[in-house]
Amino acid sequence: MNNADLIVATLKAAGIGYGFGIPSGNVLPLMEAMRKGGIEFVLTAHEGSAGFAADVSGRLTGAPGLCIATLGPGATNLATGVGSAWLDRSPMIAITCNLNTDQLGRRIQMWIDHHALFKPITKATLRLERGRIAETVSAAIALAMSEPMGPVHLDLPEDVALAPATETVPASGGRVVVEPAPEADVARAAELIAAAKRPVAVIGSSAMRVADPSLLRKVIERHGLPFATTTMAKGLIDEDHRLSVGCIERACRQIQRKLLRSADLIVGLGYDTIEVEYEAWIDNVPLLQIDIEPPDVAPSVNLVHHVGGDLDRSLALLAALPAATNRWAAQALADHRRAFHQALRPETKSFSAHAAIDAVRRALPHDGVLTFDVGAHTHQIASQWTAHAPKSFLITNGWSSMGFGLPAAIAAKLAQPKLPAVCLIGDGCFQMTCGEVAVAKRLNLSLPIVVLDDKWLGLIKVKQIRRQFPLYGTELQAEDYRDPPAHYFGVPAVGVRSADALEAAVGAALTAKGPTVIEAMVDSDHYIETVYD
Ligand SMILES: Cc1ncc(C[n+]2csc(CCOP(=O)(O)OP(=O)(O)O)c2C)c(N)n1
Ligand SMILES: [Mg+2]
Repeated sequence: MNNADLIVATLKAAGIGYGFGIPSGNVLPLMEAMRKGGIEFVLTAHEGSAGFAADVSGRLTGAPGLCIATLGPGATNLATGVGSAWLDRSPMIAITCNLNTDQLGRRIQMWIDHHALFKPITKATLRLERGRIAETVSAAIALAMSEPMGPVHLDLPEDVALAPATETVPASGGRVVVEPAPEADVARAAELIAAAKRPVAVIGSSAMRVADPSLLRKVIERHGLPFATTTMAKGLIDEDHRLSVGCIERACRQIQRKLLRSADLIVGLGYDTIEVEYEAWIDNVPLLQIDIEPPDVAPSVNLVHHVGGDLDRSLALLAALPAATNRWAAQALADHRRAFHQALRPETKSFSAHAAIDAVRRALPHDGVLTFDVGAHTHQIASQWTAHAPKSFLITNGWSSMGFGLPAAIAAKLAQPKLPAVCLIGDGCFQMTCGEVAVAKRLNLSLPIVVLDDKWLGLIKVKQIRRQFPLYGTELQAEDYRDPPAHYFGVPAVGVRSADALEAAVGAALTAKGPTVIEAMVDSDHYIETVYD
């Protein structure tokens, strides 16, 4: 057994089943250890995608996601995906395979200081050294899996990988648990909820990592709390719930702000300000925050109380308290939902982006997984989509990087092969990551890849219009739309120009043997009305 074998055995013992990346000569010893040791190496088209796929694996599998790159440009490419796990708090192990130890720091092809590169976007960046492999890899796994979860970088010189192992495979475990919040703090929170006449809960992305998401619903139902969510937290409670008021700070956000500002208490449940800072929308409504750590708020925010500690435990205590009552009427909430959804779908003569999104929702089974990307479509999807289950709505909203959607879908299909999944992305995002289509084909994933082709970097176009800049540098395609070629990299491609055709194409693609690219030729002019209203 060499050190690469020891690393792989340690990662495998932690539950890691595959790793995403792109090799070079320096990576080969680790890849050979993966082949022998039973961790599948998944070749991606770009290391950034390897990072995004590992981020999503970390969210879905209960073990850290694994991504691998060579030195220098491999490492810098990988960094784009590692940053996602950093701001969005997904457990990840990112390994760079380096030159031999005696070459590090010299002026040699591709070499840069990986530790300086990864320091601002990881929980730790560690050297793998002879005789300290087991303890370093174990510490990295424990750190990645401890709250707040996140990425840990490991640098592996080639001579270290090939050297005989002098240690045994360590037992897994050792993660640091979050202490429960003081019971008096939870009791004070309960008093505030009981005293409020118009409380609204806002569930955020920390709540994605609770062990038992049903506790969120129990708290909401126990105290009759209307609830909104951030983009990433959608689906933690079925949005068909009578107390659901939808997503905040996305398309038609002014409608949501009006409701939130009519509250007399905002209850942040696992609300992480990385998605959107409180001061953007809360005005002077009192804030009660319940999370693993204190919120980062501007001085203007009226934070009346904060409960910091293990979130499952705080939620369990709140759910067991006597029921609170408030003055919200079921009809008012239903009316709000109806008005919000109506405003999101302005009438258009042509095939609109919102009609396309509804068509995909109709085609995807209730429990299906949606992965999407970053653009105006993100705003529209976040407000418009109805998410029914935890971890069924996958996006980056802390890092907010284009290029997330397609690798996220690949990771979701690998983690949960039986669950239907759709990837729904903008044309700009598709152009950034279309090589991953070939990866989905190699893995034989039944995956509809729906491209919302509006010929623009739509979000930036909307911002140019709003800020009265001329439209410049944001048009992706000036020519009239032409149907796609028969295939990209051997993956069938179809063009659709209506909601019905899109729904049918997604339905067929969900049962196809491999991926299908579906280009939906949409008119996104309504974004100027719905996005950034
Ligand atoms: C890596 C990266 N580069 C740039 C941006 C800024 N940005 C956000 S959305 C967007 C346009 C996305 O275009 P498209 O995929 O066509 O989606 P649309 O806005 O048209 O829905 C850009 C350039 C970003 N978020 N991430
Ligand atoms: Mg676009």
